[in-house]
Formats: sequence, structure tokens, C-alpha cells
Amino acid sequence: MKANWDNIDAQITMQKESLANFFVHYLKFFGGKDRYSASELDVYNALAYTIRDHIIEKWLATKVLYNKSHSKRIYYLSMEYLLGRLFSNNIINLGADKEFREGLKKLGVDWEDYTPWERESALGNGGLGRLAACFLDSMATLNLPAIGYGLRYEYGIFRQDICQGYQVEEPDEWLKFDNIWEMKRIEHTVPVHFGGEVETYHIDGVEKFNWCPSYTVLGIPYDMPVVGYGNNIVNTLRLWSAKVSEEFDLQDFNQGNYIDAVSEKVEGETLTKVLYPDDRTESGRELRFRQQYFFVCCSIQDIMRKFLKESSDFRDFPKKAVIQLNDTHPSISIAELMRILVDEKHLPWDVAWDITRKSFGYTNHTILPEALEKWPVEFFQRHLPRHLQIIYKLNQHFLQEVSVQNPGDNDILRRMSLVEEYPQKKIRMAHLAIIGSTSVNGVSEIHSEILKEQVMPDFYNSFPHKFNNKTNGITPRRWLLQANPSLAKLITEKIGKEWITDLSQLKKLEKYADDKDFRKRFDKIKLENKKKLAKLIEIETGVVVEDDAIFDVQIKRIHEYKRQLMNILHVIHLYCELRDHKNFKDAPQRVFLFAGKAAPGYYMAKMIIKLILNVAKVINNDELIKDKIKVVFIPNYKVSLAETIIPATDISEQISTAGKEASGTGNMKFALNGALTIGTLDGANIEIMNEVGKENIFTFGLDIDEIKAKREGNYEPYQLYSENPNIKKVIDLIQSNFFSLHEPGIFEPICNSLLTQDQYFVFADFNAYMECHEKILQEYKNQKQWTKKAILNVARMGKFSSDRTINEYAADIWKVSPVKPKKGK
Ligand code: GPK
Repeated sequence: MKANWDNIDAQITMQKESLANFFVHYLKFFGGKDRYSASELDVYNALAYTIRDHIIEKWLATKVLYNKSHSKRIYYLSMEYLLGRLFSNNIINLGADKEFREGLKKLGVDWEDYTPWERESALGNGGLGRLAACFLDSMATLNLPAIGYGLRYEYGIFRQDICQGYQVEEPDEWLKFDNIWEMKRIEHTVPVHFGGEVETYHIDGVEKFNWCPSYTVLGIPYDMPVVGYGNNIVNTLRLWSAKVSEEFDLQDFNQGNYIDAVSEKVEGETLTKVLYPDDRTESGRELRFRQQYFFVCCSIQDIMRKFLKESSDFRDFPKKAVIQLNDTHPSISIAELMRILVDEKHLPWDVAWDITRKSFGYTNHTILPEALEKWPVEFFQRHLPRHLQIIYKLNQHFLQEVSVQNPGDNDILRRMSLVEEYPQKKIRMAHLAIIGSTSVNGVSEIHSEILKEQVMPDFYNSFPHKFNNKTNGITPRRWLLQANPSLAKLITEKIGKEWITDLSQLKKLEKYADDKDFRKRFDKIKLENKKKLAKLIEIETGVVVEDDAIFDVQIKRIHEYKRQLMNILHVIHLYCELRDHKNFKDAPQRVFLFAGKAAPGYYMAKMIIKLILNVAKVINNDELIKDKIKVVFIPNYKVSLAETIIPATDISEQISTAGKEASGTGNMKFALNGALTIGTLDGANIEIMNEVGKENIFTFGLDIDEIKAKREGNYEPYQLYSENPNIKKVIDLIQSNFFSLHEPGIFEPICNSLLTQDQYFVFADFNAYMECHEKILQEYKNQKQWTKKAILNVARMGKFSSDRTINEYAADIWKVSPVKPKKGK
């Protein structure tokens, strides 16, 4: 019998009358529960399934829309996505908030009560992964035909527990319960080959290569919907999960090789077991290398499959597809696409290279040398022998061109080669990414300049046209509309809701900085948000903080270059001041809040956490200072925590050593929520300053050139220590074991590193930082002025919407326009 597709195609609509029925249906017939047996998790599940139905309608329609448009597709390749919770975000983006609330009223169910039951998806480390998540939101909201590709790690970033002041890593079992937001697409499973050898053969005198791999893993896609805001678009995030192929198993099994078969299986399936938690230090692990290839191979096959539905002429490929590489992590794609075009599709090398180069864009996110990926040649030999040949050949051709341009200059060949010879033979993935892309971009103006002038000057000279900047942004949907609903409501009341998709509209708020009533309401919202945060702090840490204290916040990965250490040393300094001058009646109460994870193998970062916690313990329990300062470290920093902390913050700490933070995106989230920034002239801080005005931000410290000069001169931190009584007092106090009575000497490595090297110029910037904080304190006393500045910060953050960023990528790099439904349909 033929299905009646007209009936199947009939769409359900978001009507509040029917929502309760959907909900009851899921609770009963999916969950098998009734009012007596339903747990809160059951209710959450039923709510989420209800919303999912409505998403799926739009998802299917979006696919039809895109297919009919025959538009070029954007493929965003990222090894990390820090999505956070999706339930509220989906409801808000669908515009279903009101219907959902009202539709479920008669059942007495308020959806917002159940949001904590969602396990959050944390398949990333930090800024890079969160940026990818903001980009997905913007691409969907801007009607861009984009697909995100990633890995479906069984374990995301570890859960951080604190045990006696030390970070302890626990597995994040985010898939323990159903993941309602994913759909397994078994029909698009792809094989991924590894190992083996390369055979040579000839056709018509032309040398050909055939890779005979030694084992195969399967990539199974799981699709997650990415709901655009208010535009009926639902894009797709496709995450790959590794599984060993059954046939392979069986073969071995039948030969009586049970143990080998099972261990192969385990081996293969470990590929997507866990996210590597090292942020910016290359662990050089073979499994990570294989993980990267697995990711790339699955994604490129999928992209090819989609392309072949549109055309069989590979010369059209760059017109139909553009692949953006989120850092070098997926850069083996360049060799993989070459392999497919040359070995499998039999295109001439030069034609294949032309297609490849036109199809990729590469985004760089850091200039820290330890983060630039280089893979040992032996990994390639073992796992990707054909890719190694391709890379060698690319290198040979490339160096030939370089030597024509720079006759007799052997040094430049050595510097630009894709292959590093000493001390170990390695492939430089950033070099591969640059030569294989049409566009190379940094993530803030200053970072893009540093890339051109200091990190990749040779490449910039050879291909100046490739280099460009795309200053990062954040999605206003999650980071204002969802995280700070009261402020969002106030803004909408005054200027209408266009700001949600056109953040530059916030400019219209400027005039309210002088409106007393507006300021009052603005302050009240901040206070309410602080109350909520104070509750959370007490629950999570047991520390009681005053609602109306100044909330001074540094939340981000723990890294020496981000200088959480400078922050806590300054807190110790303030503490000493309070103890020395007992007359501090007028001093305001201050809460110094920290949160962030350290890479499990990063000893110094872990010791910085320990120092913060030990200092917190002493200060929070010292009655002499009368609660004037509280220090809080909230464990297990994640997206949902940020959503509570940021709207409650007064002072945003963005204090990296100048030149080290590529952009930062937390800085944008805070300013958008009315916190004032204390920051160095680094990354996007500089652009934030230019937007909000110098008088509305607190900048301090050495700039990039001054840092460079110090690094090149002879910087002597010990001298600063002995000459600066403030620094001396703080370091001496730590060294006297004041904060480590029962663990004497544990902070010696920290003190030693500061006194002998101070790689990140904490001492050099200390005074300026201290003075800047004093200025802040003075200004805070004038509440009216402070609120004005906070409002102006909000009003002037338009530039930092990820919609602006994505529009720039689409126009300058991708050359893709929005796909909109034809009017009248
Ligand atoms: C940069 F290189 C990396 C990395 O491995 N992980 C990561 O989160 C960050 N980043 C930068 O440190 C930030 O300055 C930047 O805003 C963010 O990427 C997004 O571009």
C-alpha cells in the first residue's frame, strides 16, 4: 500500500491547546509513567520530547528549503562544541516560551522548573568550543545553509571535584540518560580506514597510488538540531561516533581469534570515548591523532556525498562547498580531500590542488607556541601512510615555489617547510592549513596583526591576500535573552525586540543612562541576579556572601597567561591592608569569585587552584577583617554556571599578559550584561575599549610592545620583588606558610617560578593592577556614575554579536548568502 504523504506532511503547529496532550502522551506512552510514578526527570523528558516534535517539523522543512535552493553549503569542522543546556535555548529560539507556559498551565507544570534535569553537553574545553556553539546559533539565525561537524565523545570535559583544595577529575557521563536532542542516522554510516601500505601502479604510463589499509572503523552520525531564533530554521550539528565494523569482528571471531577481535573492537571504539582535556598544550598522543583523522574522514565523506547529489564535476566543488577549519585540529582534511580527488576520483594533481585550496578556510585561535600542532611523521607512517606521501609531495611543490621567490635563501625553506626536521621529524599542521586554504583568519584585530607580523611573517609575505581578521562574537540569545531575562525584558520594553537579532540596536539604550528611573530598574535587576548567585555560592561552596557586595569575577580555564595568580596575589594584598589598617569601616564588601578547570597534567594551574582555595579558607574565616573580603572558588565551571554568574557580576577580570589572549569571549558576555571590565590591552579587550569608550572600562598594564621589550631585555622579577614592598609582603606571607600551615612549602614552586622567571609578567604589572583596582573602588562609591557606565557598556556591545562575526565570515570568506523561503509560501 502506498503511504499517503499528504497526510504525513501535514504539520503540527505550536498551539497551546494541544501541548498538554503531547506532554501527557510522552509521559505516559514513552515514559510509562503517570502522576503517581513520574519523577522530575520523567517530566523533563516528556517536556523535551514535546518541544522536539515542534523542532523536527521545522528541521524537515529547512532541509527541503536548502535542497531546493541549491545553495553553496558551509561546513564548519570543529573538534569541540560547548553547547550547554539546550532545552531552554530551544524553547526561546522557537519563540515558544509563552505557548509552552500557558499550554501547560492547566497541568500545573512550569517548564522552567525542570531545566536542571537536562544533562549539559560539554564537548569542549573552553573558548574555542563555546565559540563554535555561538557560531551554530548565529548561522541558523541568519538562515545560512550550514552544517556543523564534530565528534560525539562519550565523555565530555571532565567534572571537576575539589578534594582538600585540589582539583580531582571525574568522568562526565552526559549520555547516561537519554539524549533527547540527538538522532542516530545509521543510514549515513561511513567507513574510516587506518594503517597498512600504499601500492603503486600505472595507468597509461601515469603513476597511481592505492592505499591498502589494515583496519577499518565505522563512523556513525548523530544529528542534533540547531534552532535559529524566530526564523523557522533548524540547522544540523552532526556528531560522529566510532564503532568497529561487525564484519571485521566476525571474520576474526570465526577464525577463532576471539580475544584479538574483541580488543580490536575496544580499540576502535575508544576513538570517540573521551575529549582531550588539554587546552592548548599538544599532548602528542597517538589516539588524539587518530581521533582527528577519524573526524575528518567521516566529515569529508559526508560532504562528498552531499556534493555528488548536486554535481558530478569536481571542478564545481568550491562553488558548492566551503569547509571552515576551527583551528588546525581538523587540518588533515586538506590531505584527505587531495587523496580522494587524486586517488579515488583520478583527477590530475594540479586540478585537485586547485579545488582543495579554494575550498578551505582556516581560523587560528592562539599564538602560544606550545599550542601549534605538529604531528610526528611516524604517526603518519603507522596510521596514514598515503596522507604522508601527499603531504611530502605538497611540500616539495610548495618549497619549489618558495625557492623561486627567494633564490638562495635556504633559511626560509627550513622555516616554511611543512616538515620540521629537528629534533624529531614532524608535520607542522598550521603550515598545511595555510597553504591549503583560501583564507587564514585570526579572532581579534590585534591577534590577526600578531599572526601576520610575528607568528607567520613568511607566509604573510607569500600570501598577503589570504590573511584577514574576524573578531569573535557571542550569541545574544543565550548570553542575554536567556541568561538575563529581566534585563532582556527591560531592554525590550524600552527599545523593542529587534536587538535580539540586530544587537547594534542596543545603541538606543544610551539615552537611558541619564534616566533615573531606568538606572533604578537596572540596579534592581543586578541586585536580584546577585541574590540568585549568592544562593548558588552558598549551596556550592558553603560560603555566605552579602547580596550587595561588589562581585569581582574571573571565570575561565586556569592558565598562567590568564593570570589568575595575579588576581589572587592582589586579593592577598588587600587582605594584608585590611589587617594592617584596622580602621576600615568605610570599606565596601567585596567578593572575589573564581571558577575554571585546569588541564589534568598542568601542574602549575592545579597549584593555582590550590592557592586560591587555601587563601579563601583563611580569609573567609578571619574575623579580624569583618567579612570585608570573601574569596570563592566555585567548582566545575561550565556553561550553565556562567549563565548564572555573568548577569550578577560587577567587575569582569580580563587580565591576560598582553599578546597572549587571542580574543577572549567571556569579556564580551560580561560587558553585555552590564559588568565593567578591568583588563589589559589584549585580544578583544582593545576593541571593547574602542566601542564602550576609554572612560567606561578600566585598562592597565604593559602593552604588547612593552611586554616584548621586557622579554627581549633582561627582566628581573626578583628585583621587583625586593624593591616593591607590596609584592614582597604578599610573597613573603605565602612563603611563611600562612596559607599552608599544615602543608608547609607547597606553594614554593609558584613563588619560585615568579621570583626566578615570571614568564607572564605578574610582578611587572602588579602595581598597575593594584592602582587600577583602587580607582575602581573610588568610582564604585559613586553608584549613579557606575550604573551609567554599566548601561553604556550594554548599549555599546552591538559589535560583539556572533551574528556580526558570522555575517563577515559569510560575506568575505564563504561567499554564501542567506537562504530565505520565497514570499507567500
Ligand atoms: C584557543 F588555541 C586555543 C585553544 O586551543 N582553545 C581555546 O579555547 C581560545 N582558545 C582563545 O584562547 C581565546 O582567546 C579565544 O577567544 C577563543 O579560543 C575563541 O577564539
